[in-house]
Amino acid sequence: MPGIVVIGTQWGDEGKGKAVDQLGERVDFCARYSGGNNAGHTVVVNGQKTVLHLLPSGILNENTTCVLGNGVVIDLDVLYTELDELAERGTEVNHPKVSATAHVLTSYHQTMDKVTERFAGKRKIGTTGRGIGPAYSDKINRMGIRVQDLFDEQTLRDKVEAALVSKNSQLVKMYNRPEIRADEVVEQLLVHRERIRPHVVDSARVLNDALDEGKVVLFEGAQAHHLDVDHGTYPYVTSSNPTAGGACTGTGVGPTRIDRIVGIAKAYTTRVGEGPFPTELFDADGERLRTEGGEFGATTGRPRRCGWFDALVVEQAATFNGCTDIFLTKLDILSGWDRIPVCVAYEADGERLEHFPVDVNQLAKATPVFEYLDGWHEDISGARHFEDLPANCQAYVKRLQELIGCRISGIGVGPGREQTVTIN
Ligand code: 2SA
Ligand code: GDP
Ligand code: MG
Repeated sequence: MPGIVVIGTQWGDEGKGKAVDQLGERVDFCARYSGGNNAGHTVVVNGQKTVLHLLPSGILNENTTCVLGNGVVIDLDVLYTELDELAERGTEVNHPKVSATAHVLTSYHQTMDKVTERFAGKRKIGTTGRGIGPAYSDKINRMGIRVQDLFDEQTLRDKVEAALVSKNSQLVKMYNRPEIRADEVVEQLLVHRERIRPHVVDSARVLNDALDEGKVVLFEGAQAHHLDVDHGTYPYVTSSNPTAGGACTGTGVGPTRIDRIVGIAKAYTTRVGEGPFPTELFDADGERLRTEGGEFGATTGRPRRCGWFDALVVEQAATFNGCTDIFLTKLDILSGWDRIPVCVAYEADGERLEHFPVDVNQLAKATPVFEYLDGWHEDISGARHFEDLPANCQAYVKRLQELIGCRISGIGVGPGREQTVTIN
């Protein structure tokens, strides 16, 4: 199984970090392919919690070489803060290999993200404020700064100046903000130039060579299918392709080299930021899921919106990404309910919808049709085999598998690396 992609099947925070770390023991390379430090991937090893924003979650496995692929937008300050913080607490990790063609996220991207959100009123997206959208806009507009530009100071200066023309005009005229000075931005970027230099590579070549040698390469998705700029609940999405196809464009590895696509699905649903969410709970049940599940943003600390498992959400993700299997997470959080609702269809305008709708207006009107499954009260955090789970819990997993239409190959029963039920 040399090429494995891990993606989120809902709206993020399904537990991708844990799944990647757990698979990581058998992984030679771990590559991020989309997004930037908007991600918050949590890994818990021997009770010690690490939240990774930019570094791939394989970083804590000493035998895994990590890569930041061309599809990632890199905030250099964050990269070095993360690396230095790990070193300070005594966790020795290797510097990841960095794609020469990855884009660099600058302070002006953060500024633009924050001001546009502030002035957007009710049209705001609820971004993480990390500058992700503006960095990808510059990339698509062909005015982005790439990692390799750090080593050609004149080109870097020219590009920063060009990128600032329209931004400064907007900042001053529309947002009543001071101009950003190009020389300050260049100075900030050059701080890290010598440190990153030995790690900058043609990462597409590195990963293809690794696959040729039979190495196992894991492509770590950030965010999720329903936050994808093409397939997600647009415009309430992130500005990249976290879907499985993004693993190819975001690293330069062809689709024929991918053998397995693991969709991570939480046993209930959460979302952070604005946008539609049909099974969202606004009552004490939602509050209970948030409290018991610790549902707060791993990057921003924002409370996550919580709701019941929505089979239409995960079925679409499993189908559109060609998932080979599903890893179901946080099942332990559902212990203690007498009955658990699961959304099996929507109703909109008197019509029953069997699939997640493509029409945003229909989605906005959709109300969930629930099926009620019997709950369980036992603590399942010690389970390691499917047979260890209570009968109602097994039935919940089997029903979800049927509704998703994809095999569930593993179950998370706690945040720790070892708190996993593997199903053969
Ligand atoms: P952005 O910042 O431009 O990518 O925001 C656009 C939308 O994408 C959502 N988004 C996320 N959703 C869930 N988790 C994310 N990572 C953090 C976490 C989020 C946090 O692990 O908890 O800490 O708040 C993430 N990153 C982006 C975002 O909420 C917008 O809806
Ligand atoms: P990611 O963005 O998909 O990596 O997910 P986050 O790290 O943002 O959020 C998932 C949270 O759930 C983290 O705090 C994890 O430590 C935790 N977690 C992951 N899997 C499980 C699980 O199976 N059970 C429990 N209780 N917690 C889990
Ligand atoms: Mg997260």
